[in-house]
Amino acid sequence: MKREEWHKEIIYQIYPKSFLDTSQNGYGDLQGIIKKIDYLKELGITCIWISPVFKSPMKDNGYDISDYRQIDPIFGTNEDMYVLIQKAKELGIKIMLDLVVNHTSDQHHWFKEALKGKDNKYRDYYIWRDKKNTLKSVFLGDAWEYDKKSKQYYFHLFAKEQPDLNWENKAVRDDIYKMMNFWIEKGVEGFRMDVIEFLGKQPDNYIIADGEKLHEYIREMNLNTFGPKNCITVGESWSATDKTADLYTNPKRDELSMIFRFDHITSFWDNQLGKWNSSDFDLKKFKNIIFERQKHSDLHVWNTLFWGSHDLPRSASHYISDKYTEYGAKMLAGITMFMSGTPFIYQGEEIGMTNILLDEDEYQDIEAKMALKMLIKNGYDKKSALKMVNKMSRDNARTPMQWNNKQNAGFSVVTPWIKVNPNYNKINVQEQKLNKNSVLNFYKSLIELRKSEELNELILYGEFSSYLNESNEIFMYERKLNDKSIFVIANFSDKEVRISPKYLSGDIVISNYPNSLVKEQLEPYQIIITK
Ligand code: TEU
Repeated sequence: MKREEWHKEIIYQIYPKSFLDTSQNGYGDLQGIIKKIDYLKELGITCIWISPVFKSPMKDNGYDISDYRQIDPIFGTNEDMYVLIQKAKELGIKIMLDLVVNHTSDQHHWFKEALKGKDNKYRDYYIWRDKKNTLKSVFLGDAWEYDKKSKQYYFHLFAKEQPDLNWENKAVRDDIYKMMNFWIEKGVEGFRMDVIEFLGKQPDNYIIADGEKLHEYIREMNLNTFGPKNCITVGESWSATDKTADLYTNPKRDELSMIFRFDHITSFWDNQLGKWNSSDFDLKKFKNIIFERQKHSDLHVWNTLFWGSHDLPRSASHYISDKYTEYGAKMLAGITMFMSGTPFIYQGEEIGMTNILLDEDEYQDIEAKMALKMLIKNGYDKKSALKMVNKMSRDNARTPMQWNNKQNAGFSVVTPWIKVNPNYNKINVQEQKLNKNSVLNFYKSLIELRKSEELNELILYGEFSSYLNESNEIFMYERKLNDKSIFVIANFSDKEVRISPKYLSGDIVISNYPNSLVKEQLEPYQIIITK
């Protein structure tokens, strides 16, 4: 693997609506990010991915954009964004924007024009057919919406208020590239690319992901926008495999820096009900996927390392038994921080924020609301349906950031747009800053170690070997480079587990338990790093 400066980045994802509200409207905003940038610097991250902050009717929390060049007033102004970019730059932090170009909002100027009729200049910016086929939307229901006026259907993979752009139209592509260059000129240094796998879709042939022209479009985008500017790019691809990961990221192809892969998550989903009916976690299966990716990273694929996002339940709840949230959150962090690839920390993960129990009328997410209806239609009673949604809903990750134990967790002085997790009295930044054994301070130490001169090269490029692959409790690997090596030994279970002392003979670098070495036994969720 050719060594690149950007391999050193550690990226923090902000979900701006829930980060910090300074304008007192109940939504987080850009000034809130500016206010907390020193906190992020102290944590040690080097780049911030900001979920969409552009003008939007917020049907899908900003993933439905009505103007790509304007900041939505709930988040502030364009000026605020320029200040944020500047402030971040002064601290050596890059800003990565969320690029949502598979679809726009139905309130985008292009779509409003397109609705005017078949000969409108923008009609062909979207996908229209006289007849619909049986393709379904990710948010349930048909992927086609009828337009009475023109007697045609338009295509939407997500909500009907998120019409899909027609990437086959060169004018669409050119307009998108102009918009990207607008932000690059403002100082943006990276893009996270929403559902990038869908750009080459051929709906008539039922091909959605990985369509024939996908990689041609990405390369064209690269050459016309971020490529010459050395931006960092990460595409979201739920369908990616080893083979397609290589297509996206092989440097010779001039496409993307890296992609998010999800097979370690989707392989637990049900064929029919998807994530709502996931099977029980199986560590062996999970390790196998993660370890394979690590072993292949010496080809061309630079990995992404993440536990959570705004689309996933909180990792400290999803993977960890409730009794051990804190130890578990630290273990999860420790597991990824010594792997090869780019770590992504989702806001609140660094303090071990957890899932929330919401009632039916407290859900905000369009996906959760639709899932509740769908599950009831599929024969589940309300209580069971709610339980399934509680476990997996995206709102779990979207509750306000817990800054302190004051009103609304210090997120806002007015009622927030979404319920605050009642556990903010216990789990919050202020408390964890003061407690040297907190999850937050553990994250800081891990990041310091990762960046240290002694370990950085070893962690980024060292050879990867896994151990005890058959164990359903132990997660263990080694990294080796020249004469240096490091061992990561974790008990990924809520039981004490016996382990041969031969694995614990090295010097301890860090551990999440005090007096960490009990020679032949690991405590629940104990992680020990030795060298
Ligand atoms: O997510 C893509 C996507 O397919 C998700 O809807 C995913 O299936 C689901 O969240 C699994 O839990 C991206 C964004 O990350 C998401 O927030 C948007 O809603 C979606 O695209 C549409 O833009």
